[in-house]
Amino acid sequence: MNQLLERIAEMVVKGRTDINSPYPPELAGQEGCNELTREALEAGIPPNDVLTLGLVAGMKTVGDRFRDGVIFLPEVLMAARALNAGFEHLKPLRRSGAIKAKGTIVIGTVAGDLHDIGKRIVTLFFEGGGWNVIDLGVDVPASRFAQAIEEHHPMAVGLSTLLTTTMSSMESIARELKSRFPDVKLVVGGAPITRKFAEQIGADAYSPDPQGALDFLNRSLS
Ligand code: B1M
Repeated sequence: MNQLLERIAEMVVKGRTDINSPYPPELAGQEGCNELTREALEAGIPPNDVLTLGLVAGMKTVGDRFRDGVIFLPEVLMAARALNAGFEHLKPLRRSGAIKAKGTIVIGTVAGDLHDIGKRIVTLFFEGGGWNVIDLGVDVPASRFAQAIEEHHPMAVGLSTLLTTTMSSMESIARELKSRFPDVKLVVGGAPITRKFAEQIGADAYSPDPQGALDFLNRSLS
């Protein structure tokens, strides 16, 4: 693989945003995702390769390590910042159609629940994995998910909840969406959710972590 792309992936894993960043201290003064992504594009490397073999490959490693308990939330957040610094160079290309997203996913925290942090991390993983994400925010009722499905035609909808009291809300949203949009995949997660519960409410997939949810989306493509 191109050395520049390998370095981009490495800088995502290390959470290195740009040359002026103090993090991580051992790389002070070295280029980060910002400069390396720009250089890769200027060198004529196809934007899709920069995205998938550089930025996304790095975030995949981060996701696997997070899932396996090798790294923790602060490292994931630093990696996400680095990833975003690279993304900034790709956004105009995505808008112009030079980079194609794998597909669209709608995501939200279910009605009655205001917890946002975990869902935002899942969103970062999806975006980092090359998906176009419509994030509906928190306290989202079934009607709002349905409206977004009709508007954006996503391949999947992601539901998140952190409260045991809003598991029933997740259930009624899941049942309504599955009856109205049987072809749209439903992936659910959040601290109180279990695989058994996900099966009971008719979800297509459950993951306790963002990487598992992303893996499901990617598998669903093939
Ligand atoms: Co609240 N809260 N909270 N809270 N809060 C919890 C969840 C709680 C466990 C604390 C406790 O009692 N020990 C408890 C729930 C108990 C229960 O139901 N069993 C609780 C409670 C009770 C409440 C209130 C009811 C408190 C009150 O008002 N009496 C209230 C509810 C408000 C409401 O939602 N209607 C409330 C409010 C809040 C704050 C607003 C103050 C704040 C949220 C701020 C925000 O999100 N903007 C808050 C917080 C921060 C927490 C804790 C401390 C941290 C949650 C968090 O962000 N975790 C939490 C206790 C704890 O977890 N230690 C707690 C970090 C985050 C990265 O993890 O969200 O689990 P998590 O997401 C993970 C995975 O779950 C997974 O991936 C994420 C990344 O790894 N995941 C998915 C999540 N969604 C996924 C979707 C997927 C796949 C994976 O596919 C689609």
